[in-house]
Amino acid sequence: MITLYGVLRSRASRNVWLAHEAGLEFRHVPVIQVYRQGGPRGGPGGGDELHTRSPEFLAVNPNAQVPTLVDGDLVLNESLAINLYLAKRHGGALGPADANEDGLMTMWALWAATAVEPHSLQVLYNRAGKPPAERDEALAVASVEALRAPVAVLNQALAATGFLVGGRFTVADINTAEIIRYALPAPELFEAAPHVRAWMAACHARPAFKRMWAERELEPA
Ligand SMILES: N[C@@H](CCC(=O)N[C@@H](CS)C(=O)NCC(=O)O)C(=O)O
Repeated sequence: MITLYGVLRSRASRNVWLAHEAGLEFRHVPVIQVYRQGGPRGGPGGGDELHTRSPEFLAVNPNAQVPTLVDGDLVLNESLAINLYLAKRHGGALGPADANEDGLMTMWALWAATAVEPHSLQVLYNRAGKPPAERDEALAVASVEALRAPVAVLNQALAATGFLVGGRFTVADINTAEIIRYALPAPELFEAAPHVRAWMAACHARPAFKRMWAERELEPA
């Protein structure tokens, strides 16, 4: 049985989405971020839940971050690597059909993690995530500007088929869409990117995404 550690209000959401797409059964251990565990902001936890610095979790992932996946003898950290593995091992057509597709799926994951995620997270934190008094609108605007070129690249890549790899829905779409999602509080970023808007809408209309999102909504904010 596969075990996935990490609350859904974390990057574990992308792994649960993929697992639902693949029809995978797994044991979910909702390890919460330590800073949300009754910390200075008064997180949702009562203080007794498993968190990223609990000794039991550190024994699984000494990086003290979620998500982590355990599949038999394999222990994997890094949400995008987990999805690439799950797609290849258990995901059928979500994974690569050949080495070319494998290369492209890896490329999109690294691109999303490096060219997009540092900026899209700042959009999320400073437009929605942080309490209003702590938000930095100048940082949000700078992050939107930094994302304009990558979003244009993504828009162009989606123009032909509406998917990133192989003309079908794959792990590349899940990994990239989950990272682009963080920038949705900046709608101005997508005004000139109709293919990205249509792709995001199609991703979020998928039953597996909706199932993950409904489960996420049940978790404490
Ligand atoms: N690159 C890692 C980042 C993991 C990460 O930063 N996880 C956050 C939650 S999304 C976390 O566990 N934070 C806990 C902490 O910093 O204490 C991945 O994609 O898995």
